[in-house]
Amino acid sequence: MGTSSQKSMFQPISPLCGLHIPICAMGISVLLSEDAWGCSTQESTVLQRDQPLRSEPALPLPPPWGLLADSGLHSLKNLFHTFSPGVSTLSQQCLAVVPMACLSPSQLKKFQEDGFLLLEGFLTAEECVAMQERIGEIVAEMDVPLHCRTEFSTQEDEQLRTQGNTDYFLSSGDKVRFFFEKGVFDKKGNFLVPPEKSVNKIGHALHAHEPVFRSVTHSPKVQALIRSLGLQLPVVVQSMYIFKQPHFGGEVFPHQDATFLYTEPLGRVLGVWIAMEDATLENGCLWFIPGSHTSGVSRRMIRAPAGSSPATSFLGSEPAWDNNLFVPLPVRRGGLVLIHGQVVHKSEQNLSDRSRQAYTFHLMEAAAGTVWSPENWLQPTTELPFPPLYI
Ligand SMILES: O=C(O)CCC(=O)C(=O)O
Repeated sequence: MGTSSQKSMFQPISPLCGLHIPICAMGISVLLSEDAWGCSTQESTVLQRDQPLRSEPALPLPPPWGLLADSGLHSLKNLFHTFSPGVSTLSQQCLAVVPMACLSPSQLKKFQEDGFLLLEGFLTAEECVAMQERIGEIVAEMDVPLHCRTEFSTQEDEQLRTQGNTDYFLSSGDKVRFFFEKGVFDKKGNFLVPPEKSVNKIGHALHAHEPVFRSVTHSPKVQALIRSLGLQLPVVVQSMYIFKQPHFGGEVFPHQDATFLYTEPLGRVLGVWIAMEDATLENGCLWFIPGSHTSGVSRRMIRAPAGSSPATSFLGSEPAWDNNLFVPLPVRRGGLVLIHGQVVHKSEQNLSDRSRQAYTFHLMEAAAGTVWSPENWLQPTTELPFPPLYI
């Protein structure tokens, strides 16, 4: 990798991001680099069918070495001065206001090693209740046209048939839309269960359209947390409210988020997942393969040009992961989980009588020449460019 100019470090993200760049043939090399938060990452280029040929290759972001070599608040302040001088004053203010939101050196190390990290008690019960109440109102007002009653599944063929191919899903990136559990409609699209028990998730722009969700997403404590990971210019690419309904809340099959949210280079996507209710073994908590974020991406969901059929396809395939490699991560209400974009994770069906609601959003580190793949299903729009987190 070569050097990049200061200008290219802060490229604005636009719907055309990357499209002007010449395209070259499939890459075959494997590079070792460090991603936005200093995790060693094997950048497998096997899946990079249309790998952009950048005249100014991006440097990986500096890892937060200061944080590892030192400890406590002092090193966090140094980190901000070193890598984000323009925001250091604000960062210090955040530290003063929400010191518990910042990662300790041992937490950062654990995240770098495992590819995920649990922070218990990140939100208060009151904050969770406010979000749940607003979701209750949104669902009560839900009015989904018959032809848009899309059932949601993450199994590959189901995804392509029932989700990826529908305009309702593909154009949901800048909207608040509803996706449903399997088997909740009759053949005509009428609800077979109470509508409020039928929703699998709401996506993908609660962070933009709903004030309660916008203020949590951009809250000083979330900003301080993300700054303490060393991210310079994170933008919010999507958000979801996941219901995991009692008795039949669907399984989420093993996947890497970078399959759906692909960047060049890799290692620039971070999931933030917050438990609105206790997530347990019984009601379908998250499971992870620790350390699985260091081996590239197994498959990519590719969006076809407008008007093509099928509208999406997969490049590569998800390995048959050994179930014994997964470890469960029960989380109490208000707990926050950081999810590296390449760590393999899943959740099982909820057969219990308690729901397991969660709010999750994904960030991309847009600094240092990151390119959001123009082949991702999700694209920023004129109405909703990816908003910077630090506003
Ligand atoms: O909440 C869940 O059950 C799964 C969430 C997930 O895997 C994701 O958002 O990538």
